[in-house]
Amino acid sequence: MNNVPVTLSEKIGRDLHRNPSHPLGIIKDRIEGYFKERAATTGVAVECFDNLFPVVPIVNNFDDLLIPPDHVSRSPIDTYYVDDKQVLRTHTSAHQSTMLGKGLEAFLVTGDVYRRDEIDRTHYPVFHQMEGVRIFPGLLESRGSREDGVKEVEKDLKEALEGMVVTLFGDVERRWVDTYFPFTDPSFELEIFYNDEWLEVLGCGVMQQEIVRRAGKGETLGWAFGLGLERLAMVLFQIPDIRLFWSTDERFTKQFEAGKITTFAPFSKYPPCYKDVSFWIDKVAGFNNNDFFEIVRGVGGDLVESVVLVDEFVHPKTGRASKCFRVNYRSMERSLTNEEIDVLQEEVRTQMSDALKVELR
Ligand code: FA5
Ligand code: MG
Repeated sequence: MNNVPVTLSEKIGRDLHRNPSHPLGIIKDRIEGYFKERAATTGVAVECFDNLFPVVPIVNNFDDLLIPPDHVSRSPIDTYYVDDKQVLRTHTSAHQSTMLGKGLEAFLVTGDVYRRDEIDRTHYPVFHQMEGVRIFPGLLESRGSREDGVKEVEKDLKEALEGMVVTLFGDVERRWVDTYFPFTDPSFELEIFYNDEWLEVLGCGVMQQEIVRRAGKGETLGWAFGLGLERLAMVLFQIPDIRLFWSTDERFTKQFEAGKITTFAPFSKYPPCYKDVSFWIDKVAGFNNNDFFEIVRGVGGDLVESVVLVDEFVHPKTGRASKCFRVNYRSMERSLTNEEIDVLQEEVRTQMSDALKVELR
């Protein structure tokens, strides 16, 4: 049971976030710097990790975080399974319990995370998160009631994260949105108003006591957050397409310098080339979009800019469903020829009819 395509396993070890002059590394360094400075005022040192292996036990990614056995996020439609015991982590929260268990009280974990997902300029099957956790030994005792302790933890969490946002973006407009995570209560998302829209930058909350207890820390209160580095970087550096982070083209890599947030100057945009594929869905086998997206990624790699559903209907007599997807190909580095894309699209069609039980039209 392994659903990790080769194109993805090749990404393991690229460690973009560990390169100090890559946009993701630059932002990671800024945030670590911010939390280290803040730690100097709170007196609790924060330990930073950016080298934890992305293949983790299923238990760490889900069970330790109280994610129920039947939760959708566990499905192989959404998650990459390495074998029957391990997954490619779907979030850096996978490390919360083990790090707490090691006795750490405040830490940051940055790493690559993996999710099967749609294809467009803000979604890529591997992206980067930074996790932050802090526990407060003795706080509960000094406050007397859990309710008061939780309020205090929530306040510290929000102060810490708003301070981080101000460090990165300046004094932007921001708002807290109530949300739900199985592993925190209460839970929040932080959004910032940037370029005329509200952008979700992170999820966070007060840690579920059961998680802390199982990690051997009893009734100690704590907070946790997880943020997406690409999302912050796309805004801060004005990088228009998430695929660019993986580019080895010097016109990309040479634009960035350790410690500096600069505006990305796009190099010329090459023309797109699109191909439509229409097919009938097998009534018994059904059809899952993510399986199709993965075939397209597997064949076209980073030449695929987006995949869009352009038509969908059910035949009135036979009751069969049909879908039509448009695959947009565009290189960020050169012009594509129609002939080379025809070869790729033919391969997509072959793999689809072999693997997805569809009838191509
Ligand atoms: C989580 O992954 C939680 N583990 C976060 C968390 C940690 C909550 C600790 C509470 C305590 P979510 O799936 O919403 O939550 O992702 C967190 C952040 O990652 C998002 O706010 C967003 O910035 C980023 N993110 C999520 N999905 C994508 C994606 N497909 N592409 C780019 N960034 C993404
Ligand atoms: Mg979210």
